[in-house]
Amino acid sequence: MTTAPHLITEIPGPRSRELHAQRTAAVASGFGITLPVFIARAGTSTLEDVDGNTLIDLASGIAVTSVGAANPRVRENVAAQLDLFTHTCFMVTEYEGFVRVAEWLNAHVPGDFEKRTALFSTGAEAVENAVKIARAHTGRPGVLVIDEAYHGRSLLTMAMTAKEHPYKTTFGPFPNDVVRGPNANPLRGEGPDAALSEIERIVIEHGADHFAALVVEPIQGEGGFIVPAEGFLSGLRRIADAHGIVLVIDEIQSGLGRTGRLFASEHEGVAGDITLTAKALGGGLPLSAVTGRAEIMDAAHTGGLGGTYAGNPLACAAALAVFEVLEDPELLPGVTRIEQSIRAHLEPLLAEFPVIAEVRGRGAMMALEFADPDTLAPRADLAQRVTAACHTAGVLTLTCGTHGNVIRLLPPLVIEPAVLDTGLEILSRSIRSIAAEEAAA
Ligand code: PLZ
Repeated sequence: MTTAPHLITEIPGPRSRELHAQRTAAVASGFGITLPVFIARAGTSTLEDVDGNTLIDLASGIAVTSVGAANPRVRENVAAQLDLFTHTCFMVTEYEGFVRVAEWLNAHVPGDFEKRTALFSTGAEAVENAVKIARAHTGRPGVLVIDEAYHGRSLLTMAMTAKEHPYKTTFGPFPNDVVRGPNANPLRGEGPDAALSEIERIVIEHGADHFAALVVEPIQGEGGFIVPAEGFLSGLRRIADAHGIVLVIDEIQSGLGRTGRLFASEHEGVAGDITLTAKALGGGLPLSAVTGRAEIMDAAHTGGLGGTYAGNPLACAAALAVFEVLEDPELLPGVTRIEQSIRAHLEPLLAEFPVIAEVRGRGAMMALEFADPDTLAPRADLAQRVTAACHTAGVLTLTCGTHGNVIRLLPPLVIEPAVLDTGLEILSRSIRSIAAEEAAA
């Protein structure tokens, strides 16, 4: 095996450029692109492109391929299922995989209470169904969400997502009864107390029986990998309890081992009434889940939930392989070592380059924010330049954040330590050269 990154052409290479031109002629231009490179095959933590270049994957297809994009256990389970049948529709005739996935989630999602699970295909669908279920349970309309939140691209979830561009521009009107409350972002000096009392005020202002659900990401994903100030999540739990609101924890990006615990909410000892998973759940196949208190989940009438592909058998077979990987006692300690390694590489840069405002995150969900040291004004230009330098050098990283000034790292949880080190060295080198250019300017 050649060591990654292994580049034999520039990035993107000639074949990728040719395919990209074909894509432009065939695919709706509404799809953006992070790196216009076409992938031919994947390794544990590498992506090989159609020009024969091997890239280091610090993105995992946006936190999806946590067990690797070519995991042999996933392949084995899916291939075995493929030999039997691909689809029945769980609402027409049943199959065991769906039940086993539901059982695993009921057993492992935080919350010491009886649970039920409903499976769907995408994250947005899980969010939408959580709102349907919370409304059925409470008989109330309102949905309370948080600043900088990301919950999806469907009409309701666009309304719940904070950022206007690119997610919402020209696509409204959106469903109403979605109200946004403040965040508790430590970098911006937002403690939990002010945010929580404002949220409490919003709840009271709308009337005690207005909100069905309060939906929150325990660490915000697209919004910038913001780890909320300690006490924020538990404060939201208290507000939800005090007002009979269903607390929905969106673990779609942060869940299933990503932060070094099975669920990010565990770091704060908080359990949602409903917890949402997707992304890593299907090991690359489309699968999402709504898991929650039995009495809440069962409030939706029979026939009220579903979807043609909900809990597809191939995706369920993949999930059962993902669970085996997550149950490996070595996995979560390995994720903590990923965090240590990322911090060891990146934290020393904080002292050298004041434009790096923060290195933050948990486990294999880590980020670096660029901002003016005096005003904290976002520096998206630096995040973009560093990202471009990483891409050119064969390391796939992503940006995020309302202002696009955050570089996020989402390596597969099974990344080999040597590959991670190489990727981080390239990232550090890119940061040094761009931050030094910036300091000289
Ligand atoms: N909730 C917390 O992170 C998806 C979006 C990529 P879907 N995040 C990646 C893009 O630009 O479309 C996400 C998330 C959280 C919900 C979702 C939505 O999940 O599977 O993309 O619908």
